[in-house]
Amino acid sequence: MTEQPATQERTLVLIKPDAVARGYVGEILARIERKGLRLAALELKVAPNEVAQQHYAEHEGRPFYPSLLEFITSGPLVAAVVEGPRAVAAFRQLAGGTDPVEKAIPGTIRGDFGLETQENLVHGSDSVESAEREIALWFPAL
Ligand code: RTP
Ligand code: MG
Repeated sequence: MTEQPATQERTLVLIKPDAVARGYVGEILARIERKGLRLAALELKVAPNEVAQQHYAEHEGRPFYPSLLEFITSGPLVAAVVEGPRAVAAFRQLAGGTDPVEKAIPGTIRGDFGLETQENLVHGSDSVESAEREIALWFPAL
C-alpha cells in the first residue's frame, strides 16, 4: 500500500525578542526553509500587551507568567505563519524542548543557541487547534 501524503498544516512561529536582539532571525528562518516548510506570512513588531496576554493565556496564574509577558513584549519579535506537511510537529522538532539545556538537544534551535528556559528563542504552536487560534490572533487579516 502507498502511504498517503501528510496533510498540509499551518503553525504560528515567533522568533522571540532574545533571538531578534542576538541577530538570529536569518539563521532561524533559514532552518525553517531548509526543512522544506514555507513562509506564508512574516512580520517584525513589538507585541502589544493584549496580544501577548491572549497568546500566553494558558499560562495565566503560573509563577513565570508576569515575567514571560514582560519578556515577550520587551522588544521587537518576528511573527510568522509557517506551512507544510505536519508543520506543527515539524517546527516543534526544529525548535527542541522548552528548556534549552535539559530538554533541547544539539542540532535544534534552542539546543544550539539557548541557555535559559524563558529566553529560549522561538515559539511554535503546540497543536493544529492552537495554531488556528494563534494565527487569528497575530494575523487577523489572513
Ligand atoms: P512556547 O509556547 O513559547 O512555544 O514554548 P513551549 O510550548 O516549549 O513551552 P510552554 O510550556 O508553552 O511555555 C511557554 C514559554 O514560557 C517560558 N517558560 N518559562 N521559567 C519557567 O519555568 C518557564 N517555563 C516556561 C518559555 O519562554 C516557554 O517557551
Ligand atoms: Mg507552548
